[in-house]
Amino acid sequence: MVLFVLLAMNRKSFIQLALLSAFSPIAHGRGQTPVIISTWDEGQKVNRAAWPLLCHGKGLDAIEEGGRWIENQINCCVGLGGNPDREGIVTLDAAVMTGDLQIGSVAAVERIKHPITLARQVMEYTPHVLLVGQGAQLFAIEKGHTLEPQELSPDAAKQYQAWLKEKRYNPQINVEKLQMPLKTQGGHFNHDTMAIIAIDSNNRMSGGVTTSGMGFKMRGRVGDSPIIGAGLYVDDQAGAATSSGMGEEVIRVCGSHTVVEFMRHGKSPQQACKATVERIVRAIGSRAKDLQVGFIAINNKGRYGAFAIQPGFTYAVKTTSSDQIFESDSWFT
Ligand code: SD4
Repeated sequence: MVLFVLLAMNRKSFIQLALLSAFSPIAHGRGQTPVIISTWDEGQKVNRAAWPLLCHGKGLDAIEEGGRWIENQINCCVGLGGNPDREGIVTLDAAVMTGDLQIGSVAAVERIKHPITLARQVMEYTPHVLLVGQGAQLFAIEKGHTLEPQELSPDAAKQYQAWLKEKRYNPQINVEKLQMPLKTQGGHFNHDTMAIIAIDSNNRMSGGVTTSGMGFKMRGRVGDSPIIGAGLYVDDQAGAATSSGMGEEVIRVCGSHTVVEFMRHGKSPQQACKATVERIVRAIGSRAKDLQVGFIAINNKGRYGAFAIQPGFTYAVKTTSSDQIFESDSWFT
């Protein structure tokens, strides 16, 4: 049958098909392992930090390593260097999940440098799956984390002062903020979340998210990132997905779980991300034009894809043969 189709194609259309599969975003996820995919331009450095462990079949260690790398960047908006809530306090959320449905997460944690490690410790050392606020901080201290000083990074302090001046005591992620250029300019990348999914060299999937959440949020607000099924979902039987953007809208449709279920029922990662974005857009109507949500996904064959509401959502992919940043397709153009 394949031979018949090939014979029926003329030479020109065969070359066109070959070029298309080499360069189209869907063909990027051609199904090799290991593969790691992370949100935003900075995801490329995260992928590189995670890569050696991924190649040694240590998927969860690799995810944690990538998360810790970005949490260590004090001038970055993920981790303690991120934007504070509207009271001026940085609160962090993180989650991890493995393809055999092991889960752990923390939310609204203060003064802890590596929430991704703490999320893993919730998974491995407690009978629970989510610890929040002061309880999460107490558990962190019990596990040997240091209580960091409660101070804003120079960049976050500047942004907070500017926000206070505007006196918009109104937490919002606006499109402008999340419409990132394809390439980082001047070393700045002003998103709040690093979301990572991978398949290791043993073909096992895992994922992690670490974030300071929406900047200038209400005190106590928690977004999608630490909510398993919303900001992260991983199942070896189907695939893995994670998100960045307006967490409230991701939670509304159990976003990452929805992406994984679409893959389980036959959609490609790209189609699954798009169908989930469509579900959000249909639910919130005209509000969609003012906000950003982006999903990335990998299926258990190693194919990957992404889709966002607005243009400008970038993601980084590393495989044995490539190490690249892509801009995802989007609902609005
Ligand atoms: C949140 N999803 O807290 C996060 C924010 C984010 O890039 O992804 N910003 O809602």
